[in-house]
Amino acid sequence: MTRILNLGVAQLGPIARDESRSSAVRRMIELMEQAHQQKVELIVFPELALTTFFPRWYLEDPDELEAFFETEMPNQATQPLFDAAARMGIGFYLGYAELCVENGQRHQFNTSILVDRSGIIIGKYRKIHLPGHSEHEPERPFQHLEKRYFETGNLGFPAFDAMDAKLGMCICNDRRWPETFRLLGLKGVEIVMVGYNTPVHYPPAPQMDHLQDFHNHLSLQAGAYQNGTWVAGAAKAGKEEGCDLIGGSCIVAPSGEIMVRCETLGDELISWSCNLDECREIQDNIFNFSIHREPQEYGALSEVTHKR
Ligand code: CDV
Repeated sequence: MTRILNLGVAQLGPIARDESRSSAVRRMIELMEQAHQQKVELIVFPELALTTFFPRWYLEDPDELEAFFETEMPNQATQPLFDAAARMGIGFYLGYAELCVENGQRHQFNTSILVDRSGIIIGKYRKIHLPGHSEHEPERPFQHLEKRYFETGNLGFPAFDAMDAKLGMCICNDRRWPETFRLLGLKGVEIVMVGYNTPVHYPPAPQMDHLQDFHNHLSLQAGAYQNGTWVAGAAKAGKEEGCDLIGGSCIVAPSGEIMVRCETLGDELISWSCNLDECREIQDNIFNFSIHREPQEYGALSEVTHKR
């Protein structure tokens, strides 16, 4: 029997600095209710979906910074989202800033979780490719301090068996790196979920600004096709605290074609009935890894240093 999974992407418009988590969660539940009407089984929310994208600011006060992090999940503010998901039988991907203590050490990660249709967390990913810089660069119109506020993720690129599918997660900048998709592809993923916050303006190379939407779709479509997987990208979009973020949330088929995409820069839901068996049309043929890959020639990919 054909395996169909009804997939939803819930793009969020801007979240103001003073908007509460409860308000962001209410907005997400509204989108989840729309998704329920469309019989969605799994919904993807953006990166750092509970707050404004705080790495745009150099925050010197540790308490002010810590206020953007979650120390437990679910927590009081997010429990209603978990309850709604369980009530409607919808699984979800959610990005948030994670503050945790592991082996007596304090850590800060840019994290996503996978929650099943009964509201239970069944998977976690911590962002590996952290863009930006670690020191204050006041000449920029806004900061991108992910390298200051987060550590490199320490969970690798796991794949999860759930909802009769093989599911993978990554976060924003990860999507630009073919290694992300290939490592998930090697595990046979059928859906890769990715939330993102992508400013239109990229201060180190502003001549590329007009290509931001193109590069977003180029990365998602290439990742899908080259690994024969569905890809669901969920943006936080629009003008957030004076910073323009791209939208363009979409669902991409294993063929690399965009099947559906958001048209606005606000809260918007899209969905698609994904035939998971279509993955095999690519994975068994043009990208049949066991027949056509030549890994003995790829050793340099895992060398630590890169010299130009
Ligand atoms: N949140 C991100 O990872 N944003 C990056 C920007 C800074 C380039 C992205 O890859 O979209």
